[in-house]
Amino acid sequence: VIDLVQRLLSGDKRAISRAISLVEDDDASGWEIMKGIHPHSGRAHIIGVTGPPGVGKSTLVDALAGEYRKAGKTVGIVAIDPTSPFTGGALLGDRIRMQRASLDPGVFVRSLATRGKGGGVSAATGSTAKILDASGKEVVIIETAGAGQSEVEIMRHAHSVIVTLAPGLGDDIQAIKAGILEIADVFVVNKADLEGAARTAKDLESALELRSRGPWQPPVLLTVARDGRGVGELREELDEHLAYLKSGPGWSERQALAALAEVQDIVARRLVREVGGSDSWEEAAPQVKAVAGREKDPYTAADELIQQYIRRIRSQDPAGRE
Ligand SMILES: Nc1nc2c(ncn2[C@@H]2O[C@H](COP(=O)(O)OP(=O)(O)OP(=O)(O)O)[C@@H](O)[C@H]2O)c(=O)[nH]1
Ligand SMILES: [Mg+2]
Repeated sequence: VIDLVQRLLSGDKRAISRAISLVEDDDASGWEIMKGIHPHSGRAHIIGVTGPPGVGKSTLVDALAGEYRKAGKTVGIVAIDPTSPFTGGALLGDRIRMQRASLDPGVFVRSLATRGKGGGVSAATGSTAKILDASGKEVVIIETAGAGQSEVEIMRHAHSVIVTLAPGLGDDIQAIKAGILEIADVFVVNKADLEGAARTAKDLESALELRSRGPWQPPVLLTVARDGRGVGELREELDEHLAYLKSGPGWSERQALAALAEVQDIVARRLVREVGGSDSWEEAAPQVKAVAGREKDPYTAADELIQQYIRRIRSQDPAGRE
């Protein structure tokens, strides 16, 4: 593992891939890797890209990576594949859409599966972004689709969040307003070659005017990701946002939030695993079975499992902690 960490830190692509897989498995060797890289992380500009399905996020990420490459920066990309059977084709699509990026040795692209991972997606994404950061990538871009709670959580790992929209979304704009407006640092209305893009941008701007003005006003940009129009300006805005964060308390605030998210994720995952036991019904604790049988309520069952866990820890640590 130490050797793997060394190779990863020097930017070795195979070591990076291997490390990400080990960390995705969420076991002891993955944890050792994360411990080893921590002191070397915290340097990259981490950018989150989110928005409704199909608005052109992957195409935009590819074009944006190209802009950073032009500026001489190395780039890491983390794309979260949707699990929905309806959008299952996106995986192959992303390979094609991010083709330019994935052929460039200065770019590392990794897709993460969301299937079956539940709350672990946010943690796995954060860890992958951190590995790319430690490997020396100067910019790390995270792409995720949707506007739900899990996207908001994933975006906690980013310094700058781009919310991407496209014309003709209809009611989706309302959902976006309700959910993800707060976390956007930059808005992009992509597919500006299609009718209605200016209208969408205007709607967005008037929605933004109703908000209290903070020191950073999220700009609304128009792009045509497919041919790269407006993407250079997007990169400039992102540089400006980074400069804004670094010139005030923003940067350390984001680092603090990231540390909180990271530690809370680890605590939650470990406790669920240690206290709640397995996800499989066959291996479930008797308390869990009693809940299903209506012999016990879930709060009492959870309390009992926590008590049991504490007793187990105490017996392993005879010196006691009090
Ligand atoms: N007209 C037009 N089409 C675009 C533009 N950018 C992307 N597209 C097309 O929109 C479709 C979806 O693009 P993606 O980049 O896969 O969109 P996405 O938001 O990543 O999609 P999901 O990851 O599935 O949510 C593709 O057919 C793209 O070619 C654009 O600027 N204009
Ligand atoms: Mg995509």
